[in-house]
Amino acid sequence: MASIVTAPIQGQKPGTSGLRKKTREFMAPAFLENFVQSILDAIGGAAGKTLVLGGDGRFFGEEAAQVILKMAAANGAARVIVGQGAWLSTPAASHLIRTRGTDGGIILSASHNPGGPDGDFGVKFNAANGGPAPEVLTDAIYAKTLELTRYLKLEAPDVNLTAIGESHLGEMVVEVVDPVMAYADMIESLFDFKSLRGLFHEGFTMRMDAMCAITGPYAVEIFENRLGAPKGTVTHKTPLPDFGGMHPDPNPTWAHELMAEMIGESGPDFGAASDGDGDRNMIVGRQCYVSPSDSLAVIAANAHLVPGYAAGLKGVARSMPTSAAVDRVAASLGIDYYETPTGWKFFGNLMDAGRVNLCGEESFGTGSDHVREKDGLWAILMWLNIITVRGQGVAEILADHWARFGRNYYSRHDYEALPKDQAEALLRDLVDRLDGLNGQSFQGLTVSGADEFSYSDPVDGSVSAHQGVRILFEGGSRVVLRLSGTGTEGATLRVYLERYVAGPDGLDADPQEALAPIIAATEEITGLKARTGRARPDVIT
Ligand code: VG1
Ligand code: CO
Repeated sequence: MASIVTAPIQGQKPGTSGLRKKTREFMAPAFLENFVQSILDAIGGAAGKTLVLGGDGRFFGEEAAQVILKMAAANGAARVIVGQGAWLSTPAASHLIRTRGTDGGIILSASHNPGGPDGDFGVKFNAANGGPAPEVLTDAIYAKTLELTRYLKLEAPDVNLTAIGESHLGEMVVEVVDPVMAYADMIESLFDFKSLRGLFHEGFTMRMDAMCAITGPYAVEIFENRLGAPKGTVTHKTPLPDFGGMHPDPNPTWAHELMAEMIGESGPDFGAASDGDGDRNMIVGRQCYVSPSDSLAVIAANAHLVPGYAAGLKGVARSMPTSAAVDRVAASLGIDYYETPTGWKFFGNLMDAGRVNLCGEESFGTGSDHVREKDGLWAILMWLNIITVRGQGVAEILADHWARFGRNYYSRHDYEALPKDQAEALLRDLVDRLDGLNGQSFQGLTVSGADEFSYSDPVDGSVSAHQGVRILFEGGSRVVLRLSGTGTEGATLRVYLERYVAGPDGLDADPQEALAPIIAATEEITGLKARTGRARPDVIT
């Protein structure tokens, strides 16, 4: 029987990718319940609906899944398809939502944020297309959190989520599925697994760091079981509630164990890592780091070599702060390219409309229309398949790419846990001065344009304003500044730096050195270091 409980008003606003909070906030009485009820109300109720449920294995995930199952039952849902042990990677959840024709799904993850009782937790709703809720829906969820007066939850014992099969919770069917197999089968249909098996058979070596997060079981099944890579190719392969103390963010700073191995001359041929929920990827060759923006461009230029994309790409999209490297590839292929705000939800409409089938973000996110999320393992397999067909290593492929298209030097500098007021004031003051910057010179660089990015969705016409400040310099360099929408402590200021160099000279500089003039000009324009008292960024990627 459904119990009706009065709940305090919450007013929680989902950010770039769902609602993220400290785990303890989510564990506070009725907090999770209120947010989940707001989701269910915002989608027009759960009555008769089928939903997918799962998460990245982090602390509190299974308890949260039990709460959500009881709430779905009390709200009249017909069926919930849940990954065994409440596990589902984000791309696997997206795949299940689509292939099972469901009404959407709830993903329990704070992605790349650390987990555990003192870490972060998150709840994200994905719509029936398998993609993150669009802004109209996240706005509706927020509105519901403001007016909520009750939530519905069945009083029942916990469901057994360890055994695959169906059971009932009240009237609702709970279907526990293997979290890996359907996803692995779909992936196998896109790539040339026969040639990839040959690659590993010939002794190609790879290290895949799953960072004690959800990708482990998927990577073991795909690389070790199906492709015959030696046991041990996948490291940190068991998802742990606190990610073994790791920060499951696949970048050179946090995946430092992998970087240390790849730096040596006798390291593996290929290295990769993924994040907490399995949607991000980092690609590394031996002594060769691939920036995510370059990775997207290389994948675009070579996608036709992969069976699933043999017909060529329809179009590509990148988030605004991502480098323009992929634009150059799209222009040479004669296909459309789009620039969207940060966050995967903005790619959904373009993919659903068939305008693009490759998307990417500078934040280690790459994916295609095989699902409606970014997909870490997919990106890693794209690289492996391209390496197999071209018979070249990562470094050669990158060097070839730059020689052909020129190089977009790129780096992101993150200033974390700034006082919120300070960070907001800094950006506000900058926005007020944007008009006056045009034509002025800073450190020898002349500003050729400055604005706040506003996106008008070409499919549904919806407008998303205030999506970051862009300052363009003559010669094709630029800096972008925006505040993170996924942090849980104070404000995180992201500074995205880019400089284009045409070949063949000047293609092998260190990115921080190549970007030094833009870094200096940014400091002169914003007074960032002086205003925040920070001598250097917390994370450089
Ligand atoms: C960050 C990234 C953004 C990404 C988002 C979700 O957002 O910059 O590109 O889409 O995380 O990624 P923000 O607002 O903190 O910059 V994940 O792996 O949560 O799904
Ligand atoms: Co993620």
